[in-house]
Amino acid sequence: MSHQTITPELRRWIVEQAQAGFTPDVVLASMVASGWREPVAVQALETTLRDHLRQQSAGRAVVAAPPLQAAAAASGTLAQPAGVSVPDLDLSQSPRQIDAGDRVVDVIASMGHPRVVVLGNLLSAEECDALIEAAKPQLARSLTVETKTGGEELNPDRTSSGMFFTRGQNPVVARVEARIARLVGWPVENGEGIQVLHYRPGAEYKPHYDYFDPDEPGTPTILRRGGQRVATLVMYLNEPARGGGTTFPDVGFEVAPKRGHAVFFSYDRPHPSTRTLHGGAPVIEGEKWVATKWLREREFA
Ligand code: PD2
Ligand code: ZN
Repeated sequence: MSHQTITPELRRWIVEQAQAGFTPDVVLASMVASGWREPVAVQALETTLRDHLRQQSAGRAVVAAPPLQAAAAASGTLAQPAGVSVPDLDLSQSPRQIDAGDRVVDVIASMGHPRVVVLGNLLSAEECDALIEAAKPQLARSLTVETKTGGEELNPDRTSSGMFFTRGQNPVVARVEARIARLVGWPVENGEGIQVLHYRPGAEYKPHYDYFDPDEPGTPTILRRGGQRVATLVMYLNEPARGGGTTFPDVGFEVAPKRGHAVFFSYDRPHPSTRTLHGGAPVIEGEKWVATKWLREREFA
């Protein structure tokens, strides 16, 4: 579909959806799923609902049904930051495996929106152990970036402990970074240093977005180093007996932590419409070790 027109039929359908009580983001998702380009769909929703409400208040219709009023009001919040290009894997031919240079990686599952790819065999058992052992001496209770100032803070939503390697800090780190860059087609230089997290039983990472919130005052400072985050790769370094999955609450999806496996997801704009809300479920039995690689838009220096 190169040119998409907002027809009277489409406008009627949008009004019906709103009257049936579907929220604008649900209607938007349904339009995008059936092939509408997102900017066109957003415009169709905003103009249709606004015009319809205007007609009603001009007395040409009876009283606006509450769901429609709510939908028209909410449709104004659909405007989003523009999307950028993001790292991705070439799954166009539905490959079972992908050559990541020094290792062949298994494709276990993938999803389009949110873009999520579950990978097997990304790391060898020896690489997992080497990352854990190198991280252990530097572990401290995890900090998250403090978006109000751009500094770091202790976060009660994150009860793991963690540390950051610098890029290329040791040969295993450098090898894994080169593999990731090749796998997702994104320069090594755009990656933050790998972070290792350790969760004990009961520890979790509550659902969050990995991009930096554009509305937070500290974000411009953070973005000076390489721009926004555009993708995340969580690599599982061991296997808790129960719990500790990586969850995507918007789509009811959970990735089980399997040693050497990883979950990749990308977000082309810092907005919930990417559906990349995700969390680390509480560890129920055993412990959990992960290594996270965040990829930025530009060189992270
Ligand atoms: O450990 C995880 O499963 C997890 C979940 C959500 C890690 C992260 N986010 C992260 O490192 O950003
Ligand atoms: Zn995260």
